[in-house]
Amino acid sequence: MSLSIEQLGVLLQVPQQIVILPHTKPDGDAIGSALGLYHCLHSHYQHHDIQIITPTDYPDFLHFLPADEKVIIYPRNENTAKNCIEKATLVFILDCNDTARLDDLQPFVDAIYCPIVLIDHHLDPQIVAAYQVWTTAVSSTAELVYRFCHQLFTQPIINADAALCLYTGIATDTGRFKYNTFPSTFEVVARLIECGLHLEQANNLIFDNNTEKRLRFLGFILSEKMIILPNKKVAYIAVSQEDMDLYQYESGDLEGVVNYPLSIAGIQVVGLFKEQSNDDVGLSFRSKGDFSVNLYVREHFIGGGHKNAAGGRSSMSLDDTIHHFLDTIANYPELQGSN
Ligand SMILES: [Mn+2]
Repeated sequence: MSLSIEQLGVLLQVPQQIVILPHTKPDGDAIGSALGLYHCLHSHYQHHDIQIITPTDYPDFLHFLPADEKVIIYPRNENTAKNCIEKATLVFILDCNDTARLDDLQPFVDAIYCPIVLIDHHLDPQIVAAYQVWTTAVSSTAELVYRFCHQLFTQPIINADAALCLYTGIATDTGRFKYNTFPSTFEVVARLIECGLHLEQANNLIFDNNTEKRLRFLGFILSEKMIILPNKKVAYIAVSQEDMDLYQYESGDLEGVVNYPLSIAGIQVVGLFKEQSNDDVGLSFRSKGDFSVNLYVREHFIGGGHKNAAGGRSSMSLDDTIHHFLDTIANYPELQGSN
Protein backbone atom coordinates (compact mmCIF):
# COMPACT_ATOMS: atom_id res chain seq x y z
CA MET A 1 0.00 0.00 0.00
CA SER A 2 1.28 3.42 -0.79
CA LEU A 3 -0.30 6.80 -0.03
CA SER A 4 0.15 10.26 -1.50
CA ILE A 5 0.37 13.28 0.79
CA GLU A 6 -3.17 14.21 -0.37
CA GLN A 7 -4.50 10.76 0.55
CA LEU A 8 -2.78 11.04 3.91
CA GLY A 9 -4.51 14.41 4.38
CA VAL A 10 -7.87 12.79 3.60
CA LEU A 11 -7.15 9.98 6.07
CA LEU A 12 -6.47 12.57 8.77
CA GLN A 13 -9.87 14.21 8.21
CA VAL A 14 -11.48 11.31 10.09
CA PRO A 15 -10.60 10.20 13.65
CA GLN A 16 -7.58 7.90 13.80
CA GLN A 17 -5.80 5.96 16.51
CA ILE A 18 -2.33 7.37 15.92
CA VAL A 19 0.86 5.92 17.41
CA ILE A 20 4.18 7.74 17.14
CA LEU A 21 7.32 5.61 17.64
CA PRO A 22 10.90 6.94 17.91
CA HIS A 23 13.96 4.68 18.04
CA THR A 24 15.12 2.93 21.22
CA LYS A 25 17.10 4.96 23.78
CA PRO A 26 15.64 8.11 22.22
CA ASP A 27 18.02 11.05 21.81
CA GLY A 28 17.05 14.71 21.45
CA ASP A 29 16.07 14.26 17.81
CA ALA A 30 14.05 11.09 18.34
CA ILE A 31 11.99 12.41 21.25
CA GLY A 32 11.94 16.02 19.97
CA SER A 33 10.58 14.85 16.60
CA ALA A 34 7.99 12.61 18.24
CA LEU A 35 6.70 15.33 20.57
CA GLY A 36 6.99 17.97 17.83
CA LEU A 37 4.81 15.88 15.53
CA TYR A 38 2.40 15.26 18.42
CA HIS A 39 1.98 19.01 19.01
CA CYS A 40 1.56 19.72 15.28
CA LEU A 41 -1.10 17.04 14.82
CA HIS A 42 -2.80 17.89 18.11
CA SER A 43 -3.06 21.61 17.32
CA HIS A 44 -4.61 20.91 13.90
CA TYR A 45 -7.06 18.18 14.76
CA GLN A 46 -8.95 17.50 17.93
CA HIS A 47 -10.46 14.22 16.76
CA HIS A 48 -7.43 11.90 16.85
CA ASP A 49 -6.21 9.76 19.71
CA ILE A 50 -2.43 10.28 19.58
CA GLN A 51 -0.01 8.19 21.63
CA ILE A 52 3.79 8.41 21.70
CA ILE A 53 5.47 5.16 22.72
CA THR A 54 9.22 4.85 23.33
CA PRO A 55 10.93 1.44 23.48
CA THR A 56 12.98 2.65 26.50
CA ASP A 57 13.36 5.67 28.76
CA TYR A 58 15.50 8.61 27.67
CA PRO A 59 17.98 10.94 29.38
CA ASP A 60 16.65 13.13 32.20
CA PHE A 61 17.61 16.35 30.46
CA LEU A 62 15.00 15.68 27.76
CA HIS A 63 12.10 15.45 30.18
CA PHE A 64 11.57 19.24 30.05
CA LEU A 65 9.93 18.92 26.64
CA PRO A 66 6.28 20.03 26.59
CA ALA A 67 3.82 17.08 26.86
CA ASP A 68 6.66 14.79 28.02
CA GLU A 69 4.25 13.36 30.60
CA LYS A 70 2.12 11.95 27.77
CA VAL A 71 4.91 9.69 26.51
CA ILE A 72 4.33 5.99 27.19
CA ILE A 73 7.64 4.36 28.10
CA TYR A 74 7.27 0.70 27.12
CA PRO A 75 9.05 -1.03 30.05
CA ARG A 76 6.86 0.90 32.52
CA ASN A 77 3.55 0.40 30.68
CA GLU A 78 3.92 -2.78 28.66
CA ASN A 79 0.21 -3.59 28.31
CA THR A 80 -0.91 -0.06 27.45
CA ALA A 81 1.86 0.24 24.85
CA LYS A 82 1.07 -3.12 23.30
CA ASN A 83 -2.69 -2.36 23.15
CA CYS A 84 -2.11 1.04 21.55
CA ILE A 85 0.06 -0.47 18.80
CA GLU A 86 -2.46 -3.27 18.15
CA LYS A 87 -5.37 -0.80 17.93
CA ALA A 88 -3.46 1.76 15.84
CA THR A 89 -4.93 2.85 12.53
CA LEU A 90 -1.94 5.01 11.58
CA VAL A 91 1.65 4.63 12.81
CA PHE A 92 4.47 7.15 12.49
CA ILE A 93 8.02 5.78 12.85
CA LEU A 94 10.50 8.58 13.46
CA ASP A 95 14.30 8.85 13.36
CA CYS A 96 14.53 5.08 12.91
CA ASN A 97 15.48 3.17 9.75
CA ASP A 98 14.78 -0.39 10.91
CA THR A 99 12.14 -1.92 13.20
CA ALA A 100 15.05 -3.71 14.94
CA ARG A 101 15.80 -0.27 16.43
CA LEU A 102 12.41 -0.40 18.17
CA ASP A 103 13.81 -3.08 20.48
CA ASP A 104 11.06 -4.97 22.34
CA LEU A 105 8.37 -3.17 20.33
CA GLN A 106 9.61 -4.73 17.08
CA PRO A 107 7.38 -7.85 17.10
CA PHE A 108 4.24 -5.74 17.69
CA VAL A 109 5.15 -3.26 14.96
CA ASP A 110 6.11 -6.00 12.49
CA ALA A 111 2.62 -7.47 13.00
CA ILE A 112 0.56 -4.35 12.23
CA TYR A 113 -1.49 -3.92 9.04
CA CYS A 114 -2.29 -0.20 9.23
CA PRO A 115 -0.38 2.37 7.15
CA ILE A 116 3.08 3.40 8.38
CA VAL A 117 4.52 6.85 7.80
CA LEU A 118 8.31 6.87 8.01
CA ILE A 119 10.13 10.13 8.70
CA ASP A 120 13.88 9.56 8.93
CA HIS A 121 17.37 10.61 7.87
CA HIS A 122 19.42 7.46 8.55
CA LEU A 123 21.10 5.54 5.72
CA ASP A 124 19.38 2.55 4.08
CA PRO A 125 15.85 2.57 5.55
CA GLN A 126 14.56 -0.99 5.93
CA ILE A 127 10.98 -0.10 6.84
CA VAL A 128 8.20 -0.57 4.29
CA ALA A 129 6.08 2.55 4.64
CA ALA A 130 2.89 3.71 2.95
CA TYR A 131 4.37 7.19 2.93
CA GLN A 132 7.92 8.24 3.64
CA VAL A 133 9.82 11.44 4.14
CA TRP A 134 13.42 10.37 3.88
CA THR A 135 16.72 11.94 2.94
CA THR A 136 20.17 11.96 4.50
CA ALA A 137 20.77 15.50 3.20
CA VAL A 138 19.12 17.09 6.21
CA SER A 139 20.09 18.01 9.76
CA SER A 140 17.65 15.84 11.60
CA THR A 141 14.34 14.06 11.62
CA ALA A 142 12.93 17.14 13.39
CA GLU A 143 13.67 19.22 10.29
CA LEU A 144 11.83 16.61 8.20
CA VAL A 145 8.85 16.69 10.58
CA TYR A 146 8.68 20.45 10.02
CA ARG A 147 8.75 19.94 6.23
CA PHE A 148 6.16 17.15 6.45
CA CYS A 149 3.74 19.33 8.45
CA HIS A 150 4.34 22.18 6.02
CA GLN A 151 3.35 19.90 3.15
CA LEU A 152 0.45 18.29 4.94
CA PHE A 153 -1.29 21.39 6.23
CA THR A 154 -2.17 24.10 3.77
CA GLN A 155 -2.02 26.55 6.66
CA PRO A 156 0.88 25.37 8.81
CA ILE A 157 0.38 26.41 12.41
CA ILE A 158 3.37 25.34 14.45
CA ASN A 159 2.81 26.46 18.02
CA ALA A 160 5.55 27.41 20.48
CA ASP A 161 5.50 23.92 22.08
CA ALA A 162 6.00 22.21 18.71
CA ALA A 163 8.71 24.72 17.85
CA LEU A 164 10.63 23.98 21.08
CA CYS A 165 10.45 20.20 20.48
CA LEU A 166 11.56 20.45 16.85
CA TYR A 167 14.34 22.90 17.72
CA THR A 168 15.61 20.43 20.36
CA GLY A 169 15.90 17.77 17.65
CA ILE A 170 17.73 20.06 15.25
CA ALA A 171 20.09 21.61 17.83
CA THR A 172 21.09 18.26 19.37
CA ASP A 173 21.50 16.34 16.08
CA THR A 174 23.76 19.06 14.65
CA GLY A 175 25.83 19.46 17.85
CA ARG A 176 24.57 23.06 18.03
CA PHE A 177 24.93 23.60 14.27
CA LYS A 178 28.49 22.24 14.02
CA TYR A 179 27.72 19.44 11.53
CA ASN A 180 24.87 18.11 9.34
CA THR A 181 23.79 21.71 8.98
CA PHE A 182 22.29 22.84 5.68
CA PRO A 183 20.85 26.16 4.49
CA SER A 184 17.41 24.60 5.00
CA THR A 185 18.31 23.95 8.65
CA PHE A 186 18.68 27.67 9.37
CA GLU A 187 15.57 28.41 7.32
CA VAL A 188 13.55 26.01 9.45
CA VAL A 189 15.00 27.45 12.68
CA ALA A 190 14.10 30.95 11.42
CA ARG A 191 10.49 29.78 10.89
CA LEU A 192 10.47 28.16 14.35
CA ILE A 193 11.53 31.48 15.90
CA GLU A 194 8.64 33.16 14.04
CA CYS A 195 6.38 30.46 15.50
CA GLY A 196 7.29 31.47 19.05
CA LEU A 197 10.54 29.63 19.77
CA HIS A 198 12.53 31.50 22.46
CA LEU A 199 16.06 30.65 21.33
CA GLU A 200 17.99 31.61 24.46
CA GLN A 201 15.56 29.89 26.80
CA ALA A 202 15.55 26.78 24.60
CA ASN A 203 19.36 26.60 24.57
CA ASN A 204 19.46 26.92 28.35
CA LEU A 205 16.93 24.11 28.73
CA ILE A 206 18.74 21.83 26.28
CA PHE A 207 22.40 22.51 27.03
CA ASP A 208 22.80 24.14 30.46
CA ASN A 209 21.37 21.34 32.50
CA ASN A 210 24.37 19.61 34.10
CA THR A 211 24.30 18.36 37.65
CA GLU A 212 27.41 18.84 39.80
CA LYS A 213 27.83 15.05 39.95
CA ARG A 214 27.76 14.72 36.16
CA LEU A 215 30.31 17.48 35.64
CA ARG A 216 32.69 15.85 38.15
CA PHE A 217 32.21 12.51 36.38
CA LEU A 218 33.09 14.24 33.11
CA GLY A 219 36.23 15.69 34.73
CA PHE A 220 37.23 12.22 35.90
CA ILE A 221 36.64 10.70 32.44
CA LEU A 222 38.66 13.36 30.63
CA SER A 223 41.58 13.33 33.04
CA GLU A 224 41.77 9.58 33.78
CA LYS A 225 40.07 7.70 30.95
CA MET A 226 40.76 9.54 27.71
CA ILE A 227 43.51 7.84 25.70
CA ILE A 228 45.09 9.50 22.67
CA LEU A 229 46.92 7.17 20.27
CA PRO A 230 50.54 8.09 19.44
CA ASN A 231 49.55 9.31 15.94
CA LYS A 232 47.35 11.95 17.63
CA LYS A 233 44.52 11.28 15.17
CA VAL A 234 42.50 8.76 17.17
CA ALA A 235 41.28 8.95 20.76
CA TYR A 236 39.15 6.67 22.83
CA ILE A 237 37.49 6.43 26.21
CA ALA A 238 36.63 3.15 27.94
CA VAL A 239 34.22 3.41 30.85
CA SER A 240 33.85 0.39 33.11
CA GLN A 241 30.97 -0.45 35.39
CA GLU A 242 33.31 0.30 38.32
CA ASP A 243 33.92 3.85 37.01
CA MET A 244 30.18 4.40 36.74
CA ASP A 245 29.52 3.02 40.23
CA LEU A 246 32.15 5.40 41.63
CA TYR A 247 30.15 8.39 40.35
CA GLN A 248 26.65 6.89 40.80
CA TYR A 249 26.15 6.91 37.05
CA GLU A 250 22.66 7.74 35.78
CA SER A 251 21.33 7.27 32.27
CA GLY A 252 22.43 10.22 30.14
CA ASP A 253 25.57 11.05 32.17
CA LEU A 254 27.77 10.10 29.19
CA GLU A 255 25.62 11.93 26.64
CA GLY A 256 27.84 14.01 24.35
CA VAL A 257 31.06 13.01 26.17
CA VAL A 258 32.40 11.40 22.96
CA ASN A 259 32.58 14.88 21.42
CA TYR A 260 35.15 16.25 23.89
CA PRO A 261 38.23 14.39 22.52
CA LEU A 262 37.09 15.43 19.02
CA SER A 263 37.60 19.04 20.08
CA ILE A 264 41.38 18.44 20.29
CA ALA A 265 43.07 19.82 17.15
CA GLY A 266 44.12 16.99 14.84
CA ILE A 267 41.91 14.29 16.33
CA GLN A 268 39.81 12.74 13.56
CA VAL A 269 38.16 9.73 15.19
CA VAL A 270 36.88 9.12 18.71
CA GLY A 271 35.43 5.95 20.17
CA LEU A 272 33.56 5.78 23.48
CA PHE A 273 33.16 2.31 24.99
CA LYS A 274 30.78 1.76 27.86
CA GLU A 275 30.38 -1.45 29.80
CA GLN A 276 26.68 -2.37 29.96
CA SER A 277 24.80 -4.26 32.64
CA ASN A 278 23.95 -7.03 30.12
CA ASP A 279 27.68 -7.81 29.55
CA ASP A 280 27.64 -6.04 26.18
CA VAL A 281 29.75 -2.98 25.52
CA GLY A 282 27.95 0.07 24.12
CA LEU A 283 29.82 1.96 21.41
CA SER A 284 29.63 5.53 20.29
CA PHE A 285 31.87 6.87 17.52
CA ARG A 286 32.43 10.35 16.12
CA SER A 287 34.68 11.59 13.34
CA LYS A 288 35.68 14.83 11.67
CA GLY A 289 36.13 14.99 7.92
CA ASP A 290 36.16 12.07 5.48
CA PHE A 291 36.54 9.05 7.76
CA SER A 292 33.19 7.23 7.93
CA VAL A 293 32.53 5.82 11.38
CA ASN A 294 29.30 4.38 9.97
CA LEU A 295 31.28 2.09 7.64
CA TYR A 296 33.85 1.36 10.35
CA VAL A 297 31.24 0.28 12.92
CA ARG A 298 29.30 -1.77 10.34
CA GLU A 299 32.43 -3.62 9.34
CA HIS A 300 33.96 -4.30 12.75
CA PHE A 301 31.10 -4.18 15.27
CA ILE A 302 27.29 -4.38 15.35
CA GLY A 303 25.69 -1.05 14.53
CA GLY A 304 26.02 1.96 12.27
CA GLY A 305 24.56 5.43 11.83
CA HIS A 306 25.90 8.39 9.91
CA LYS A 307 29.28 9.16 8.33
CA ASN A 308 30.47 11.28 11.27
CA ALA A 309 28.38 9.78 14.09
CA ALA A 310 27.62 6.13 14.65
CA GLY A 311 26.71 3.83 17.49
CA GLY A 312 26.57 0.15 18.16
CA ARG A 313 27.56 -2.64 20.48
CA SER A 314 30.08 -5.37 21.02
CA SER A 315 29.38 -8.68 22.74
CA MET A 316 33.04 -9.00 23.81
CA SER A 317 34.36 -7.89 27.20
CA LEU A 318 35.46 -4.27 27.56
CA ASP A 319 39.15 -5.24 27.30
CA ASP A 320 38.63 -7.46 24.26
CA THR A 321 36.51 -4.76 22.61
CA ILE A 322 39.33 -2.23 23.07
CA HIS A 323 41.86 -4.70 21.61
CA HIS A 324 39.61 -5.29 18.63
CA PHE A 325 39.23 -1.54 18.16
CA LEU A 326 43.01 -0.94 18.32
CA ASP A 327 43.71 -3.83 15.91
CA THR A 328 41.15 -2.75 13.34
CA ILE A 329 41.67 1.02 13.47
CA ALA A 330 45.40 0.41 12.77
CA ASN A 331 44.45 -0.84 9.30
CA TYR A 332 43.31 2.54 8.01
CA PRO A 333 46.27 4.29 6.35
CA GLU A 334 44.53 7.68 6.53
CA LEU A 335 44.60 7.47 10.34
CA GLN A 336 48.29 6.58 10.54
CA GLY A 337 51.37 8.80 10.64
CA SER A 338 51.57 11.94 12.70
CA ASN A 339 49.84 15.24 11.96
MN1 LIG B 1 18.31 11.97 14.18
